[in-house]
Amino acid sequence: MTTWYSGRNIRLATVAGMIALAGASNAQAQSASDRLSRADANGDGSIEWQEVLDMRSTMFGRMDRNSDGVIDSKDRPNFGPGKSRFQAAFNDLSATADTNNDGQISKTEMMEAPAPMFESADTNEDGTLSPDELSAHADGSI
Ligand SMILES: [Ca+2]
Ligand SMILES: [Ca+2]
Ligand SMILES: [Ca+2]
Repeated sequence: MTTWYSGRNIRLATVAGMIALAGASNAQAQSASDRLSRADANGDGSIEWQEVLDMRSTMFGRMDRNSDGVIDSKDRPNFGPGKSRFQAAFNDLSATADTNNDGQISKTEMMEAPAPMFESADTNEDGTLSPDELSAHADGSI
């Protein structure tokens, strides 16, 4: 694998992360892109909608630390680096996914959260972000 190739992959993964979690800050988009690049299980460089849903499902399981079926402040670690990381992710999620504004994110709200950047990047509307569609985003043409 050449340096050029891996550099390009990192760039595409960053864009893909921003698409998955629109509204996230740069730091949070970076961790989202890490998750997304792992979600691209077959490594073909394209992101399918199902891969986004799988990522959300994994993320939900990780954030619902007390396994009561909702993500809320009770799942926040009391101390350590996980506390602020959880709060930042929870704030982002609340802004986009908490559609009934009850301060909790249910699994349904998580899975049905809007993904406007995914939709705008999927120019041929086939539910998959191809390498070309991701490149168009990475080049700032949208
Ligand atoms: Ca919980
Ligand atoms: Ca809610
Ligand atoms: Ca597409």
